[in-house]
Amino acid sequence: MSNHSGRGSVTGLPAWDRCAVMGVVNVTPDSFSDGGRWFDTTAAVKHGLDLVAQGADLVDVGGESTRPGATRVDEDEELRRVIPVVRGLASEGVVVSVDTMRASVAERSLAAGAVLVNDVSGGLADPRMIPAVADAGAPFVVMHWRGFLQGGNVEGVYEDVVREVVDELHARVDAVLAGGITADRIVVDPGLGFSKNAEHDLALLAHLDRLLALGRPLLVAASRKRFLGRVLAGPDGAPPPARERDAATSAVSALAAHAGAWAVRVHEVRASADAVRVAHAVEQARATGHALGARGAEEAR
Ligand code: PMM
Repeated sequence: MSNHSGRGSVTGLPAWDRCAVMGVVNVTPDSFSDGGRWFDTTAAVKHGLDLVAQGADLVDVGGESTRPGATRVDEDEELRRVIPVVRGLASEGVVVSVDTMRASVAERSLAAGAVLVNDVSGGLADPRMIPAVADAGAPFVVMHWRGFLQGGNVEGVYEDVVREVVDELHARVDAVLAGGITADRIVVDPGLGFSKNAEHDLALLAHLDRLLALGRPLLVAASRKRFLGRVLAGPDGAPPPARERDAATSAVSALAAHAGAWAVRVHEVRASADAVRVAHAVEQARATGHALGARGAEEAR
């Protein structure tokens, strides 16, 4: 039985009646799956608008790659990459999220029209992040990334990955609440692939219900990740390249939407936009079926 009660809505964002689709615009020369393609303001804004035309409900703009082995970009460079793209998209009416671990980038992005801060460190990277987001009254994505403080690329060792991720996200949410971000503005994300191997990622996807039991809107970001490469690998064990994982990504979008996720974060939007709409139609058919069933029972009496 899927649990739809956790989808919820997030204060400060539109209330979607189904799982939302967050399209990704990475303004980076080196992102893990689409690096370099949108590394120019005009191209990046155009790409964001294309994603909206393809069905994205919001667009996540990032200027720093988090792929394994990536070095941190300096602050000025991150601002230079991100702010004009945020401004360009927001001025076109796009709901913009900023993917950053820096308070300064979050603040300047919010001032430029972004409405959501997505921090893969869950507020750990920059001690000013949580107070800055709290002051701005903006919603905040708290992602799980255990290895962040040890340099990010450590391999996660878990006895029970689902329990540990749930417990650690719970603790991060408490810290975020203590820092002044209100409960109705917090989104949680298991951080697929972040110090997690394919088994870990699949176990988390198998138990989205337990992540939803945290009682927060849930963001699932599986797009093009390594675990999909592993699932799709041919007999020789070679994974397909990242850009050939979009159909698999949309399968995850359908599963996540069906489970009750608030949003999915994807690079290729069209197929996931379809997937979440199909999941929604099935949900509605189930609700109608229940109503019909109840009426049928009534009539039979
Ligand atoms: N993954 C990436 C970047 N940002 N944000 C959230 N909330 N969750 C994620 O899993 C996540 C993220 C890495 O993927 P990309 O650089 O290819 O977009």
